[in-house]
Amino acid sequence: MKANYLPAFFLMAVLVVAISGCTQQNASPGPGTSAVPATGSPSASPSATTKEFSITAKQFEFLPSTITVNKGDTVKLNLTSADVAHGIALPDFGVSKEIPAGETVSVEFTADKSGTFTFFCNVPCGEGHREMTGTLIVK
Ligand SMILES: [Cu+2]
Repeated sequence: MKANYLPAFFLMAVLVVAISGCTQQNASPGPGTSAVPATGSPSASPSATTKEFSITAKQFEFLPSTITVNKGDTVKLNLTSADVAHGIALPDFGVSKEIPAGETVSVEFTADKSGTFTFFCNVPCGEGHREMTGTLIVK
């Protein structure tokens, strides 16, 4: 009798530990719902996207010469020189980059203010250099 009693008690003790262990495991993922953080991110920047433009720089114009984006957009410009070395300067957004002859360079900035801004070639490229400008419209 005594020999059977002890193992039975031990078995019950093991069962209780196992059951309470399971209960704890099931209880902890319950309160920590993963649905709450997901709703937070979209409201931060509702319409902000990356707008990418391919622009050809040649004597003495940018094509296209007018680009339109929305305020808050990340703007990426891929500029290709079709002839000699040019440049792109957009002082209002801290952009200044040389475009070597025949090459493509990229500049990226955030359109964090609305208005109409002028960008221009900042590498002397010939007689019409000063007229080589373009317009950025941020709505
Ligand atoms: Cu120029």
